[in-house]
Amino acid sequence: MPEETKKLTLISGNSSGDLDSLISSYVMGVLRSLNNCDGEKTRVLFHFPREEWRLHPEAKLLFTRCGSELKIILFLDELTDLNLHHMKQEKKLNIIMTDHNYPEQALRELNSTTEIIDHHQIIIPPDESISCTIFNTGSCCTLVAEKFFSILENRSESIGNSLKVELANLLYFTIHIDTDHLEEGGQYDLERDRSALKKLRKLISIDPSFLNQLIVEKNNYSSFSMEDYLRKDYKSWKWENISYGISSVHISIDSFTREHLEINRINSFMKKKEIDILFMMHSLKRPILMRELSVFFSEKAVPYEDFIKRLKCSELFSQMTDVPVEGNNIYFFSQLEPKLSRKKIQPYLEQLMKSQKE
Ligand SMILES: [Mn+2]
Repeated sequence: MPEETKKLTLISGNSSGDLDSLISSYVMGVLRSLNNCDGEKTRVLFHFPREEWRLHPEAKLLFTRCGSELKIILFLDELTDLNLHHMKQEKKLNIIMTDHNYPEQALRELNSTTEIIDHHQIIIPPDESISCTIFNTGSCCTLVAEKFFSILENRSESIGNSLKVELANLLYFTIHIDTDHLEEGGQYDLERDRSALKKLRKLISIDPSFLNQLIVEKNNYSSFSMEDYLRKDYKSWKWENISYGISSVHISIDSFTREHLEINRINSFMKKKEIDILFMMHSLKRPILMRELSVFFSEKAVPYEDFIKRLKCSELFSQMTDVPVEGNNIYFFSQLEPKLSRKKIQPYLEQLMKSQKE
């Protein structure tokens, strides 16, 4: 079949590149390619340049251990190879989103989403023509696992045994990593995660104790530069004329400011990402879950004094005044409700920005 008649399905996780996004999009990609007819193509997009793959050691370890070949994966800097605009014009492009429900910047204007599998709150309701599987599970991989089970039940002949085991391994360990720290009765409905884990447990080939190795790798930042911390799990948003980004990091404000912080490099990172405000969400799981927030304003940012005032007297944050860092545009807070993750905090912060204009 000539090249130009091929259909393309592109699976995209969210741009933060956490394990849930990477694995949910990859497994959806593999499942999707099971029903490809001759000449159809399925690709999975990882939302960072190939050079940043080294910042995701736990994903690399999991893929390697599960024997995944990663042939269908491409990185953000390789996206142009797909000629997406042309494919869209020819009506040959489908985009499937996992772990988010509003298209990421790189794919937004293509307007080609046909399916969404997600566990985030809906901010902008998706078009009615899009097939949606959106539930409040702890892990998006749980929803992907349910699709996997349904294939195993209804057309098991389409999936070979080694592929079945590979996918079960990938999903099992990701759901564990994503949900083990969550509590019943909290912000997620964990029943479906637990039941998916039970079913997957019967299919996996890797010893469950591998989870410990994965967690060690996930927290192995020994070779990280300051910029690596900022880039590893970074997402950005735009609201009216304000662009802001949030980096999730697993290091306390205390260690970060003592060991890594260099203000001029924060500024150059913000310049590169073209943002006015950078938030760092610090979270640590030991000895108990705690979260903190650093806020940096760019040199040229309009002074957001009102916004900072609101943050200071908000019910979710309390300002830390004892951090020995010099600078006018830097603020540090501890988070009073540590259970709330970026998914919940980001809309809250944006609300605080909005109310300053009203
Ligand atoms: Mn997720």
